[in-house]
Amino acid sequence: MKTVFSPVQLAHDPKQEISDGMLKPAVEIPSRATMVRDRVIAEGLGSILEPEEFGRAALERVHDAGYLDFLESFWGRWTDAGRSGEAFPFVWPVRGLSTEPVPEHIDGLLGRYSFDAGTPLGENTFAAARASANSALTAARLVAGGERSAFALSRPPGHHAAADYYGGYCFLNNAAIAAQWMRDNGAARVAVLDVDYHHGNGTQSIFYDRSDVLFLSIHADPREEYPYFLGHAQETGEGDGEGFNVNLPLAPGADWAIWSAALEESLGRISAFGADTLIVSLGLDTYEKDPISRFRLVSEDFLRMGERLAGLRLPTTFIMEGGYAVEAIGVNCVNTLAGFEGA
Ligand code: SP5
Ligand code: ZN
Repeated sequence: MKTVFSPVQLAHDPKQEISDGMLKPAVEIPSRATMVRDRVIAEGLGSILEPEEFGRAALERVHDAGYLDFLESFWGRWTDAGRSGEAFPFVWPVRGLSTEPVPEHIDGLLGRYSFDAGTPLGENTFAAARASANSALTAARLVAGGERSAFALSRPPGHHAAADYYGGYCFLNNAAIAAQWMRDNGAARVAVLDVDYHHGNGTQSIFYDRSDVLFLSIHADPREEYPYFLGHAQETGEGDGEGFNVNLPLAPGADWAIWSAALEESLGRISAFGADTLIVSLGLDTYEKDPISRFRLVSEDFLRMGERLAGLRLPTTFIMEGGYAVEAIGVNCVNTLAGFEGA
């Protein structure tokens, strides 16, 4: 299986994040990606390619133009305001407040285009996020071109980013951008299976009213875990999309026995949908030692996850999402991919 990765993705190098009422060391850090890259090489998974440049058009199929303008112009506005270092929003247009007109001040823009205060935004964030999306698009193109599977070592991750807001360490929704590209390039039905510990609220919201992209997510129950405000079982889609959104929330503490039952249900739903191609939002934060998560998968479980995914016999694009146990992320990620290839 080929891996797609660009060193530009390492340029987003946040130092701190707001968590537990404090500024704490950031957890979505470049070493996540280099650990996975090094394990891909050590295990001989396959070659590592640099992504192709897809340009803004592929991003605009999913994201709002004003949002992309904001990300692009952020650093200039931030420094013009006399600021330096990493930005955090602190005010949002919640119930009863207005998103129109779009604010002119950078603090207003940060709130308009985000949904949490836990996501550092810095000088190189947009460049890294664009490279991460290009990695996802390049992997999708490999699979559309006939490869059985491909792996986008996407980082920063994407599944919490919606059409017009960032959060959850995510800026561009890599999986959604790849899924839309698949639709625009021959796939009639695309399934996106999100196995990250956290609900993929951004991906859900992007495809919520559509029947051509089936979104499924296995995640910690949002009544108890981030992102709290989306990911409930009763969210099944709307309009044309009714029945094409599947949330399988699990109580914190879930182990492989519990987690894999939700996986089997997801596999059945994907088969029944008749997907032409599968995109896996591959979060590794279901691991027992993840520092911010509370599921209990062990490293061997990721091998089994890959094997079960291979059973769908679908062209499959893996796109990395979360996973913060840096010392184990390479093993767990490559176990999933090797399990898939070996099945
Ligand atoms: C892509 C992805 O996995 N994003 C996750 C974003 C989670 N952000 C909120 C983290 C809150 C962590 N609180 C941990 C408490 C333990 N001290
Ligand atoms: Zn996550």
